[in-house]
Amino acid sequence: MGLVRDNGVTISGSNADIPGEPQPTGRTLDEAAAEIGQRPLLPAEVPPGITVAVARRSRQRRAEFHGWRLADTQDEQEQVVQACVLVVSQTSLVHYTKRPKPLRAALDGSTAVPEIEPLVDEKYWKRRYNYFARFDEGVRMDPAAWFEVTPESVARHIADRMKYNLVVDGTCGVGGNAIQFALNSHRVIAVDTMAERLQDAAHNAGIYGVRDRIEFVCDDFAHFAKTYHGPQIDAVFLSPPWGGPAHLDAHHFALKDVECPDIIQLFAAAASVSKRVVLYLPRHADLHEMVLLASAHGFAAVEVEKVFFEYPTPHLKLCVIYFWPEALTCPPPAAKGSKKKVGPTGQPNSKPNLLQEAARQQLPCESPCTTKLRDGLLGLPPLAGPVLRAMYCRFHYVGKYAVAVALAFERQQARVAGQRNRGSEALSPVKEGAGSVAEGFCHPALRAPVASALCQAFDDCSGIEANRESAARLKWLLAEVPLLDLLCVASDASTGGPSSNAVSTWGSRLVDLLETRLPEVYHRMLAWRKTAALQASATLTTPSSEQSQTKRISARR
Ligand code: MGP
Repeated sequence: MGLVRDNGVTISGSNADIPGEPQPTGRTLDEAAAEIGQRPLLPAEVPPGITVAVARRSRQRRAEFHGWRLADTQDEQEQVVQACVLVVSQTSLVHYTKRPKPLRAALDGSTAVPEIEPLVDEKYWKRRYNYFARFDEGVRMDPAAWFEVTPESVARHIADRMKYNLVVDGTCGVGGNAIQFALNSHRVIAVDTMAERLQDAAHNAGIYGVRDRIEFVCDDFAHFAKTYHGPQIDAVFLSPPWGGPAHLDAHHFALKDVECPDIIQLFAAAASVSKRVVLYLPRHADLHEMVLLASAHGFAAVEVEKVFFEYPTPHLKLCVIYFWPEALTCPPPAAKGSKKKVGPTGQPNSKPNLLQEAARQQLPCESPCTTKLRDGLLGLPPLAGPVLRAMYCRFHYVGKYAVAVALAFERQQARVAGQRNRGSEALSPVKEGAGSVAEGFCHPALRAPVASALCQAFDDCSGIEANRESAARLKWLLAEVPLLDLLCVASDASTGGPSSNAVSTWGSRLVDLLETRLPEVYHRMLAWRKTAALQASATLTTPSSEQSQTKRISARR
């Protein structure tokens, strides 16, 4: 048994080194990789670019990982090799959240600062504006949220990448991610097992002005997914518990370290309702486990985004793993990664203008349009501002008339824009590349790096020439065969194919497997090799015949 926290989260892992405690399942499973001599693959070890990660497990360990039941006839010790392309990207975030002044408190005399949890560590309290830039406006957090909530800059960055019609946040908590999704996407469903947390999330969403864009559902996400009968879900985001701050005590994080909820089951549920699943994980997550998840749910490639914080010193903070088709159909990310400045979201975090605020409270109706217009009127440059304000105050009906006319105009514009938008597809984060690449196939720009990464991961022959030939063959195959199929053949070839003997190489076993499994592709490959060889010999003979002709001419002279 693991430890049960106050918030109902059961954790195992490093915390379970308590004398007398039986070994928790998480750690036992975690040792599965070590059993066959494979070290966990940590994000810090993987540079930006393309890597093929290969997970090796015994059949039994893999079944335990996924919670599958093994057929009695299967050999439990037999090894399974699974591979996945990791598209590793790197983003450095720079917060520039300034402490907002308590606007409302200044106006109505109430204190907008929420009650401070006495048990909140100083470290977390100092970061409160990083968690929610508008913290002072009454953001509500529960004890677990202080260490679990996604910092606003990270949540905003993820939401920038996940602009869709419908996003489901399967582990809503106090709403850090759901709010940012709602600021970017059309609709959000936020699911959590704890009703109080959802109430806090709804309250916080109100502060950010997106309460009406989020549908809050109190349910276990796995159950929600099983019973869901709504419109198509474009993406599911999961930020499961990691086992509290102590998760960093262990050398690496295994998904089974958290016993409840079962992250692997949550993932399976998410993959059953959407073709995009995004996992928020610690910086020392074992990427081999991502390979197991990806292979079991039909993802040939996943994007591993390493998120760095620039301050106080640049350091890897966490990882976001995007299981989505775009990982395959987009060109590879820039090797150096990107640096992004992320400021506060919701309303601008500018200096409070008490006059604006006072006028805001006098206005009859609250709508984004009126707010915008009012701010426009009241925020005009020196001369125009006072004149308009005087008009508004003295001749109230003139102001009202101006507001009404402007509102009608804005509404008409919004209607036209809405009609224009409705015709378009779901908002997608992918602008280039996708669509032009057939489903399941590699983007042309990815083929060369994936081919060489496959060679690095599997090819056991040492000769540079053989390796080059192998890479060229794989590059051609990537244009002909869906990546997932090729990865299957490549993995099986690594455990031994039909011609498996002491001298056979991975490359030759791959070709043998192709012949039996994909004969059509195999014969096309032979034809391609023949043509390529003929072309090569033609280019070799052409210069020599030219040379002999020049020689003949010079001899005649
Ligand atoms: P952190 O606790 O701030 O790490 O976690 P640390 O060591 O304080 O970071 P450093 O910058 O001081 O080195 C980093 C982030 O991970 C937090 O802001 C949370 O968003 C997230 N996080 C941490 N924990 C313990 C959890 C968790 O249990 N579940 C989820 N979903 N996120 C967590």
